[in-house]
Amino acid sequence: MTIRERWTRWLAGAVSGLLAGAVALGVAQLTAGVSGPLGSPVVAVGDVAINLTPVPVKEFAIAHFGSHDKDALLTGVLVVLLVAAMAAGLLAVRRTWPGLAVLAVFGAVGTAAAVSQPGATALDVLPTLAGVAAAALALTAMARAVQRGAATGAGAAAWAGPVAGSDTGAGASPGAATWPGRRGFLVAGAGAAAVAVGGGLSGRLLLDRFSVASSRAQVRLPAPAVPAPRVPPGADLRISGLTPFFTSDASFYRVDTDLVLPQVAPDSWTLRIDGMVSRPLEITFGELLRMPLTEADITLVCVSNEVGGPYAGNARWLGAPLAALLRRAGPRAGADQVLSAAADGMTISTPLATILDSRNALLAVGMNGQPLPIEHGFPARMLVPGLYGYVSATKWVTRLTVTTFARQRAYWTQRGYAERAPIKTESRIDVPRPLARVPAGRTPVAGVAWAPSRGIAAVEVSADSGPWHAARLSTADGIDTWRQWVWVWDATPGLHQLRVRATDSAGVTQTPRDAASFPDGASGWDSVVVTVT
Ligand SMILES: Nc1nc2c(c(=O)[nH]1)N[C@H]1C(S)=C(S)[C@@H](COP(=O)(O)O)O[C@H]1N2
Ligand SMILES: [Mo]
Repeated sequence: MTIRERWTRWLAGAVSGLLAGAVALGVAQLTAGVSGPLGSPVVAVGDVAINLTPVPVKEFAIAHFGSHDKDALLTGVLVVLLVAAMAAGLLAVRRTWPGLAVLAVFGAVGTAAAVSQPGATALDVLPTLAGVAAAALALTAMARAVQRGAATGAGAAAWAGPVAGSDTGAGASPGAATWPGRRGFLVAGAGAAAVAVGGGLSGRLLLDRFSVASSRAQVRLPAPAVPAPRVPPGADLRISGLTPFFTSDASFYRVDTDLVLPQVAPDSWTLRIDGMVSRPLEITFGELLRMPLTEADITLVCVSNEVGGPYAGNARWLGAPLAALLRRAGPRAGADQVLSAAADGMTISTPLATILDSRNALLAVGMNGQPLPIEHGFPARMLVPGLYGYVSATKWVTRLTVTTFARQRAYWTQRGYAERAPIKTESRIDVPRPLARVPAGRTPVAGVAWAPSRGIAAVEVSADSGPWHAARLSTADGIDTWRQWVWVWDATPGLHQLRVRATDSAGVTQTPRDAASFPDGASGWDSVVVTVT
């Protein structure tokens, strides 16, 4: 074989592999469109990767890719898959079986991943199996065509034909245009591409059937029995660039371990309360909506939020008081934990005492006047003011088990996060932005500060490690919500550093000690460096 023939065969192998990989994905997507989204192999492998991801990597992903961490992961899975498919192609154009063996390994991994997901059924193996079977057929057809070409010298030479753009049959190999191997390769390749694209697109359309968006649109929320107190005028300072008092659904941060959003239909949803209770019970969504509901403004914060980070949001929630629900079930003496479980397999442990004390712990059905958005836990989620989300804010919640910390651990506490994780008092500078150029003179420095369930009492700002200046606070809406603050700075030309610290209503000032978010939340003072011109 000449170098050019070798190169051509290499290229044909790589293309065969990539096309076979694309067929696997397209056919898997189409099958998932029939059997359900959990079986999609890329999603399944991604989900397993999330659960196996060590905590530092997960913290890194949340901090650096933000809500795009999932896209980054899916892209990573796809790249690995396509590289492996290419390797399968390169092997297969020499001998078919080794190439098929690579596909089989991927089939096994995808199948194992699919069935390991919470809520998966035997049906969820189908997308991977169908995808791999179709890919095997496509790869065999393309590889055989290449092998046929390589078997004869003339055929091998003809391989260069399409690449060199001379498929006229002229030149080194008379009759190249009718050479069966090449024609077979082109036909198989085109067929594979069509199956991949067609399967992918129709699969996507079919997958829409699994969305509960239309059932969500039909939910009518009742008026609250206990409405939230009116938001005082002055709760929002309306400064440009400053985080608004209420976070819209669309800009509310989202943190969960799910690549595919759980689709929980309200008419099949129930919440079971069991464990160390005298009267285990189960309620339906209809029963939940008929209970007296409380409306409350609560700021929710993620433990992965770094100092100055974006993973905090404030919304008006509507839900049934959790304390009343638990008391109906009757927690028995000795219990100290509520272990909540969700449709995505997540488990979250919450101190029983924080639910039973006087705070507004809710089984929420509404957010900002609408049914919960699907990504924020539709049809029902937990909220316990003052606790980080991973120990309180179970989305798509389906079960509350009253138990003890000694007996049972939850998803994140198994991974070393703290069992008790009250939200640390924090403040953040929103204006000016880091590294902003600010005109000299009087300019607002503004941001938000939070200490949910305690309340913010004071915020101070310091320029260039100078004296602390009291910021003006927005009017408090309640102890569970963040407060905006502003301090007017007389900025002089040059490079400056601004720092902020908050004090909660118990009189405790934020510690200057920097702590990472693992294991119980970041601490330290937020700062920005700006250039005044
Ligand atoms: N079912 C489920 N609930 C969950 C999670 C999850 O992964 N699955 N993540 C928790 C975490 S870590 C946080 S910070 C909050 C985030 O809620 P949000 O996405 O509505 O902002 O949800 C919590 N509830
Ligand atoms: Mo979180």
